[in-house]
Amino acid sequence: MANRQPIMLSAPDYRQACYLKSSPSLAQCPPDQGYEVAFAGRSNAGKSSALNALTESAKLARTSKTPGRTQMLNFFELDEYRRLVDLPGYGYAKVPEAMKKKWQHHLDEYLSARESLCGMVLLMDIRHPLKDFDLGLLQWADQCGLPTHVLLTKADKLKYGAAQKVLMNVRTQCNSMELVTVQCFSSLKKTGTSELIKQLNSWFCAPLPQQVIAGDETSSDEQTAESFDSGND
Ligand SMILES: Nc1nc2c(ncn2[C@@H]2O[C@H](COP(=O)(O)OP(=O)(O)O)[C@@H](O)[C@H]2O)c(=O)[nH]1
Ligand SMILES: [Mg+2]
Repeated sequence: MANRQPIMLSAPDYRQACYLKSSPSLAQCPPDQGYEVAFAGRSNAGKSSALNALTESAKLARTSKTPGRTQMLNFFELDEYRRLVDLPGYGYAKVPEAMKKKWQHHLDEYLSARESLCGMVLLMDIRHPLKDFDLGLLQWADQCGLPTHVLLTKADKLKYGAAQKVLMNVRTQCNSMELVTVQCFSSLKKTGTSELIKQLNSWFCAPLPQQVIAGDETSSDEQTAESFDSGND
C-alpha cells in the first residue's frame, strides 16, 4: 500500500525562485501538484516590483514583461513542491473588450479549478485601494475559502500616518471576510517584505498531503467554484 504520510516542508528560500513557464490557459499550466501562491492585481499595482523585492532578483519581473507574457500566467518555481504565479494584470485600459473577456475567462478558470492554489496575494496601490474588481476578487476568494493577503503597495508615496490610516480603513472594510489579511508594502523602500514572507510561509509550510498523481482520473474535474463578479473596471 502507498505511503500516505504528509510531506513536512520547511520555509522556502524565495531567492531561489526561477522562471518555470508561461501558460495562456489552465490546460497549459504546470502539473497541479504541491502548493502555489498567485499574485493578482490591476496592471501597474506593483506586482512585478513586489515579486522582485520578495525574491531579491530583477530577473523575474523582466520575464513577466517579455512581450506576449503579460497576458499569461507566469510560473516561478521555488522548489520541487512550491511555485509563485504572476497573474495577468487586470484593467488594461487600452485592451479591446473581447480580449479583456478572454483574460478574465482564463483567470477565472485558473482561480476556480487550481487545486494547488493555497493562497493569493492581492496588490493594490495604497492611493487607490479596493476598486470594483479588487473587491469582487476578494469576496469571491473569501467565499471559496481561498486565503488572501492584501499588499497596499507604494506605501512610500504616503506619509507614515496617512498610510496607517488607509491600512486601518481597508482592514475595516475587509472585516467581514475572515480569510483576508492586509499590510502596507513598498518595493522601493523594501518595507513590508518580512511580513509578506511570514504570511507566505504560513501557507507554504502546511503539511503537504501525498498526492496520487499518475493515472488518477478522478482528481482534476471535481472541484467547482462560483465565478467571481468582476464588476466593470
Ligand atoms: N514609489 C514606488 N513606486 C513603485 C513601487 N512599486 C512599483 N512602483 C512603480 O510602479 C510602476 C508599476 O510597477 P510594476 O511592478 O511594473 O507593476 P505591475 O504592472 O503590477 O507589474 C513602475 O513604474 C514601478 O517603478 C513602490 O513600492 N514605490
Ligand atoms: Mg508586471
